[in-house]
Amino acid sequence: MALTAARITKALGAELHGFDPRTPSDELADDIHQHLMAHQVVMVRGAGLAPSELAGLGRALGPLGERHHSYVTHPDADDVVILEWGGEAKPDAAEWHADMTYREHPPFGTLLQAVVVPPLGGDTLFASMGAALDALPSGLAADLAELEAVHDPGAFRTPAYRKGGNAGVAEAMAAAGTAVHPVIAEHPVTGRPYLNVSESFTRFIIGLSAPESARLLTQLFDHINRPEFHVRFRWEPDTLVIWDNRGAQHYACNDYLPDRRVMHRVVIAEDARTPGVVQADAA
Ligand SMILES: O=C(O)CCC(=O)C(=O)O
Repeated sequence: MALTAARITKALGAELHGFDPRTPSDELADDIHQHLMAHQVVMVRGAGLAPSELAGLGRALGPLGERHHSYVTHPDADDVVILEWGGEAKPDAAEWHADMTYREHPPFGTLLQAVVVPPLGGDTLFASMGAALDALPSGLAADLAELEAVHDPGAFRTPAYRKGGNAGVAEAMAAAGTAVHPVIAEHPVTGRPYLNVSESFTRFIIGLSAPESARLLTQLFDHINRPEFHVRFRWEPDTLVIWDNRGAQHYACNDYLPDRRVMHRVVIAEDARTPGVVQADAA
């Protein structure tokens, strides 16, 4: 059976059909990768992968990344982290972001599979930063092409402060790191330029005064929030989503508490199919 894709919005996103994600041959991984490059985020209903299978599918796309500093690792598979929210535990991803851009080399992509889905709410939205850039006035886009911005871990400061005060924040910030990236980046596979700032992690534009930087970033964050650039996924248990972290951002809706939502997540450090990428040791 051939893998087929149904596009969901003009900006990005496709639902994939007609394949078994449990058995990722090289050929199947190539196909999934092609669709990921074309649609930026792909969804598979009823995937139902065991934690080790989820990690296996991730590995077929590239060497896996280190575990996230804030989340719990799955007892059956070291490479899978569990995102669990509900009751008093408030989700931390209701902000537009690409993952871990405070690193010099942010991850290539992420696999996320739903385990427990609240009866209502808990959707995840994705935004195409290529579409967002295309819709900017050309003069502004030309100015942005000259700029670079500092990314840092943003609201991860709060748990660090509550746990360890000033020293806790300093330690967490040093461990997570900060990085400067171009405000407009180019996708390494498709060559498509995209807007590379996020409200979660982009703090300051190099060379501007603090108020100029804040005004420009606020303007860009408002722009990214326009629904024309988005797709919104409603989860069911066993739904799998894979996103390309280079040029797509996401926002996890925080509208379901006190109900519970549990997800399994695997991060792919590098795209094995990006030209010029040498496969790192995945261990
Ligand atoms: O839970 C979600 O839908 C997405 C969480 C998130 O932002 C992430 O995994 O980076």
